[in-house]
Amino acid sequence: MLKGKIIRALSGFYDVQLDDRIIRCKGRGLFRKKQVTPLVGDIVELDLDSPQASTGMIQHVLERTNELVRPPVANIDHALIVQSITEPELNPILLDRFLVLAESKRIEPVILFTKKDLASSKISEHANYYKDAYEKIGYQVIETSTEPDLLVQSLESIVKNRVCVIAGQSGVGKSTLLNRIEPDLNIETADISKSLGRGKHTTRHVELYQLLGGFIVDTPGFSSLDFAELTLEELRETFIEFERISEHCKFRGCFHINEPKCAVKDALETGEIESFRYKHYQLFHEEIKNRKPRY
Ligand SMILES: Nc1nc2c(ncn2[C@@H]2O[C@H](COP(=O)(O)OP(=O)(O)OP(=O)(O)O)[C@@H](O)[C@H]2O)c(=O)[nH]1
Ligand SMILES: [Mg+2]
Ligand SMILES: [Zn+2]
Repeated sequence: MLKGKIIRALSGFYDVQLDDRIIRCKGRGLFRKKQVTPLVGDIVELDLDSPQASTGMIQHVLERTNELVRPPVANIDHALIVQSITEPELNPILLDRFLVLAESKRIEPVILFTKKDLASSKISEHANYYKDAYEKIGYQVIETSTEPDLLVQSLESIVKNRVCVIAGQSGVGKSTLLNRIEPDLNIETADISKSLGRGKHTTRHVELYQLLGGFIVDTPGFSSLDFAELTLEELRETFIEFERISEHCKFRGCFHINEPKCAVKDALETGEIESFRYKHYQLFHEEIKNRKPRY
């Protein structure tokens, strides 16, 4: 059977990319009964209405690697996590929250720093410290350029043939980035003072843009930044630099909080693990531990 990717969901129809053709498909009747909702990003098996037709029927939705409810997208490859280094200033706690959420959904994060053009040398130095720290952990950190050509160059290899969500605090410049890549998009952006004052997102609905040979979903962020669905065990796994080191913890299943002979805590002393990362881990651990049970 033919296999393709849903790139657009219209009311009742799905556009499926099949090699370099777009096939407009219906979902089979059975989906409604079985409550299967095909999502943008889904890999599907389909039949063409006739051998040369550009219309068809989706027969089967393949298993998803992940899915987000808001935005409704499946099989997301990358989360582009945007942080401005100034206005609003770099917020490593928030960055780590996004990283935890992305890792917990098995979405590979890429960190984008914006507004370098506004930064003093002191602020740039501060940002460089964090850039180095996150790169040491294994994350890709990109300082985005205001120059469209350079911006495209730095993001093309990440976005091409992939589905990416762009996430980050209001006002960091997510929509501005997309407009810079593709000026025709003309996405609404907000004056920084306004967007901070309101504390609200200018981008309120979810849009999927075909850019750089792939897809970028502009979103007001993940639907929630609290860890309502995360367990302590899952949290532990999302701090990826702990993994290898924790093999040397005395206790199997060590949470690296109060346990004796904890290799992660030892690694803090040597600087192998950054103390700010560990602090955020402790903070999130507490937050989840104290979460009120939901019935
Ligand atoms: N100087 C400078 N200003 C920027 C840059 N990126 C964004 N801005 C400004 O920052 C403000 C907010 O940008 P937006 O693109 O609306 O931010 P957003 O992340 O989409 O915000 P929400 O949609 O509210 O989540 C706008 O006034 C932009 O012009 C940059 O690289 N340099
Ligand atoms: Mg926006
Ligand atoms: Zn430990």
